[in-house]
Amino acid sequence: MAVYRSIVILTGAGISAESGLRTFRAEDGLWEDHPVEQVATPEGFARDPDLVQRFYDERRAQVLAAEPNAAHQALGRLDREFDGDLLLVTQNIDDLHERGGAERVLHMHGEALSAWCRACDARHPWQGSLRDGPACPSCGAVAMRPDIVWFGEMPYQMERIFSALAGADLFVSIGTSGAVYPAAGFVQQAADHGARTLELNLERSAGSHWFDETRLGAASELVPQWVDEVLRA
Ligand code: BJW
Repeated sequence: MAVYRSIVILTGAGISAESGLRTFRAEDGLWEDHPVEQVATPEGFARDPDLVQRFYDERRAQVLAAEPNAAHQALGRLDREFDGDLLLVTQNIDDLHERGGAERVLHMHGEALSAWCRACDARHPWQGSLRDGPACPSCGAVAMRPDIVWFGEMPYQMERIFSALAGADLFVSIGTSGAVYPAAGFVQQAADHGARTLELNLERSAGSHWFDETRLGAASELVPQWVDEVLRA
């Protein structure tokens, strides 16, 4: 087992599936009940804000009720015990990585437990409903939306992510379908800079052919095994 100095991890909905949070593109996934263009685009929000606020109010409540699983906890352990550079980039809007003990976490698609005021640009921790039009605690305007990156919007902290990918010697993708850019392109960017690339997923993804190695199985089994390997090396 090689010794790594700089690891970038990308996680997707699959890592939270065993915590009871639905993925997007499975047959019983979120997009089955809620067409993506209705609930995950700025145009959908402009057309029917009540529908979108209700969708994210429900998601927020589900996040609060969920618990981190063995995969989140293993990554928390890695964050504590790995003394090289580490960046855990998640596409997930839940806070299960943080509750699993990880600190070096970047939420590139936003956070369910945060609200964003479109009037003054302030962001606020948020656990309740946004559907009834609460006033912004900073400016008082009634202009709060979920702090979520929808299709057509720029994901958060891309410069920091690209810089970490350029310096990584290992890139690991966990539980993501590789269907959404720019995250789907990270494997190629990391490989172009010389990183080894590893995918951990329940089944092969759209991007599996880009990885040096793919391991198939449930995140709650594969992730703790892989973390043991890294920390033993
Ligand atoms: C398990 C498991 C278990 C299950 N264990 N595994 C044409 C070409 C290229 C790009 C584009 C294009 N046309 C448009 C675009 C851009 C667009 C895009 O990618 N569209 C595609 C549909 C083609 N992207 C954007 O608009 C993004 N912005 C952008 O590109 O800005 C411009 C830019 C330019 C230059 C640089 C940077 C940016 C924004 C994307 C925003 C995505 N937002 C969403 C919703 C908001 C968050 C939320 O509500 O939660 O984010 S969409 C949705 O998909 C969500 C997810 O984060 C994201 C990825 O899904 P994920 O996590 O992969 O879930 P699934 O369900 O797809 O897969 C689950 C996986 O888990 C599966 O593989 C299972 O096998 C696995 N699994 N159980 C292990 N137990």
